[in-house]
Amino acid sequence: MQVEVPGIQANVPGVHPAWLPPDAFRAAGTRRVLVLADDSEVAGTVRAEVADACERHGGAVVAPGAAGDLVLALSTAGDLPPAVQASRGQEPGPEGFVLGRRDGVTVVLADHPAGLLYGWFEVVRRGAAAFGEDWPAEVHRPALRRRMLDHWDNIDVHPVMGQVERGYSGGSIFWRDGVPHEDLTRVRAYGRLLAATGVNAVAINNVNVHATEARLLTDRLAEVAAIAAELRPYGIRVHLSVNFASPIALGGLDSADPLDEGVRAWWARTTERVYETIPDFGGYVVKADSEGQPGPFAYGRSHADGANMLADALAPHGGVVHWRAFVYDHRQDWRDRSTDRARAAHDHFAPLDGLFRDNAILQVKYGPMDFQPREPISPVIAAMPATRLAVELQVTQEYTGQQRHVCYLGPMWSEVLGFRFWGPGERTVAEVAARGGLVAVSNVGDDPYWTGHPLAQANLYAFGRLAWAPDLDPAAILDEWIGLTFPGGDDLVRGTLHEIMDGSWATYERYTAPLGVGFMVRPGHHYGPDVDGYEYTPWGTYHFADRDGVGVDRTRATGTGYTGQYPAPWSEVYESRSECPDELLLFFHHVPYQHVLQSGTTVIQHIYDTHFAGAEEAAGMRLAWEKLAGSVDPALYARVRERLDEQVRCAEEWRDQVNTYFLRKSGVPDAHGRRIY
Ligand code: GCW
Repeated sequence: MQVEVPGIQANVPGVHPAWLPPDAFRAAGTRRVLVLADDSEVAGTVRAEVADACERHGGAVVAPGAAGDLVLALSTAGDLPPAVQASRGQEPGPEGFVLGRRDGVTVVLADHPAGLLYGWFEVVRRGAAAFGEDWPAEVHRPALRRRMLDHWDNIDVHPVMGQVERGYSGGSIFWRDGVPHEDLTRVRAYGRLLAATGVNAVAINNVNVHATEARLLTDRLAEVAAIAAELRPYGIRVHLSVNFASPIALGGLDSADPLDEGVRAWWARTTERVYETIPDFGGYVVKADSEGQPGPFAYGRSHADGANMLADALAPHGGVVHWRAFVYDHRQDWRDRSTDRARAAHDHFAPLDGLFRDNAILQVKYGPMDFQPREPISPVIAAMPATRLAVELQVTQEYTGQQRHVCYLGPMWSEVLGFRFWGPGERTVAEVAARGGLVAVSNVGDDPYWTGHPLAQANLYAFGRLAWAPDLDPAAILDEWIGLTFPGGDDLVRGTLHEIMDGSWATYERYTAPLGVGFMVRPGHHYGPDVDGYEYTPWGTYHFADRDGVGVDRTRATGTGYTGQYPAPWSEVYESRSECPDELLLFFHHVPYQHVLQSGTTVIQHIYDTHFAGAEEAAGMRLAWEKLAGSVDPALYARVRERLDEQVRCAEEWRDQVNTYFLRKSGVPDAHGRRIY
C-alpha cells in the first residue's frame, strides 16, 4: 500500500517530488523558449520538459524564427539564432553543454541531446539567476565519465536482507512480491530526478545475485528491458549485476571457468541476446569471490581472468564490466594478528594492474574496509595506473544511521574525491577515477519520500552533483537542494535546514566509533552500538581495546604493514603516530589512553568529550527542527520529527555504551566529572 502524502504536487500521485517540485520550474517556465534539436528520445524529453514547465507557469514554446529568451539548441541543428552563434566552438563533448546569456537571451548549446537535457536542468537549478544580466558562455562537462547508482534490490524478499539489501526506504521501486511493478511511472520519475543531478547509469539489482535474480540475464530479460525503457528518455543506461556461476546455474554447463571455451561462448551468446533486446545496455556488475559469491578462484584463475572474460563478451556491443574490488577473507580468526582486512583489496588487485581489458572497470570502495563514517582512502585507487578505476560510495546509510539519523554525506564525499595520494598539487581521487567513474549504492525505495528520511534525499542529490563536478562545495550543494526542494521556504526554513544538515556527518562521527577505528555496530543489521560486536567474529574488524590502550597497529614498523600500501607522503604520515591525522589515529595505531592527540587532548578524554558533544548536537538538531512546525508540510514535518526522536535516543545509547566501555577498560575518569555508567 502506498501511503498518500497530503499537500504535495508531484508527477507521481502520492509520491514526494523531491528536488523537482513544479515550483522549481517557475523561472524557466515563464519564458519564451525555443528548442532546436533532433528527433532523438532524449531531445523529446527536453521538449516535453519545456512544454510542461511553460504550461504550468505561463511561458510559451516558440517556433524557429520567433524570438525566444531561452534557447536550447543542438550545434547540429540548422538556423541557429545569432545569440547562439556566440556560444559556438567550445566542444562541450558527448554530455556537456555551453551556457551563456547574451542580448537578453539565455542559451544552452550542446553537441548531443544528453547535453541539452543536463543544460536544461542547470537552467532550472539557477532559477531567476539564469535570466538576469548577460554573462559570457561557460562550458560544463562532467568530470567523471560514468555516474552510476547501484541498487541492491532483490526481486524476491530475501529472508534476512529483505527486498532491498541494506535498504531503509521500503520495498523496491522495480519489483514487488516477486514480479515487476505493474506501473513503472515511478521508475521514470526516478530517472528524471537522477538526470537532474547528472547521473547516467543505474545497475538495477543486488550484487549478491540470488537464484531468482540471476535469471534477469536470460529468461527474465524482458523485465530489464522494461526498466531500461523508462530510464532511457533521461539519458540513463541500465546495467545488471550478474552471478559469476551463471553458465552453471542458467546454462547447464558444468563449469564457470573463465578460460574454458564453452563458458566463454556461453557468455558471448548470452550477452548478444541481451543486446538484441536492449541495444544500449550498459554492462555487467560483478561481485566475485567475495562474501560467499562465486568467482574465478574456484578454477585457480585470477580476478583479471574473470573480468576479462566478461569484458570480451561485452566489447563487441560497447558494454563495460564493473568488477568489484571488495574482496577479503570473511573467515578470519581473531587470534591471528597477522591478517588485516584493510590490506585485502590491495593485496589481491594491485599485482593485477595492467592486466584488465579497457572495458573492464575495477570498482573500488572509497575505504579499505566497508563504508564506515571515517576511513582512510583505499590505497588501491593509487596503485593501479594502468587500470580503469571507479570509486564506490554508499548513499544508502548502512553505517551512517540507516536513514533514521540525519547524516548529510556531501562533505565526506567531497573529502574523498579531493584527496591527493601523492601530496599537494598532485592528482585528486576524482581525477584518477575520471575514466572509470563514480558509483554509489542507492538509498531509494518505494517509500513516499523515496528515501525513508526525507532529508536523506539530499545525499542522493549531492552524489549526482559531485559525480558531475567533484570540486563543488558540499555546503553549496546542500543549499541548492534546500532551495529546490523547499521552493517557498523562507529564511527560517532554509537556515534551519542548513544548520541541521551541514554538520550532521561530523556529529554522527562524534557519537559513534572514535578516531577512525570504525565498526562497533551491532553485527548483522549494523544499527546502533556494540563495541565488541565484531571483536571476536570472523569478519575481521577489530579495535583491540584493553586496559592500556586501543586501536589497530597497521604500521610497517610493528603492525600489519598496511601503511606501506600508500605512496609517499601518506605512507610516512600514516606510519607516524605524531603526524597521523587525529581522525584516523586508531585506524593506524594502537595507542595508550593517555596518548595526546594533535588537538592537545588525550585519546580517552577525546572519546568522552566527543560522545557527550555528539549526543548533545543530536538533541540540538531536534530542537532546531521544532522551530519549523507550521513552516513545512505537516506530514514531512512529522516524519522528520519522529526520526529525530530515534536519532536522539540512539545517539545517547552510543554515548553511554562507548563511554562506559572505555571508562571500565581504562579506569580513567572523565576530567569534567560527567555521568558515565
Ligand atoms: O557493506 C557490506 C554490506 C553487504 C553488502 C556488501 C557489499 C551487498 O554489509 O550487505 O552486500 O557490503 O558491498 O558487497
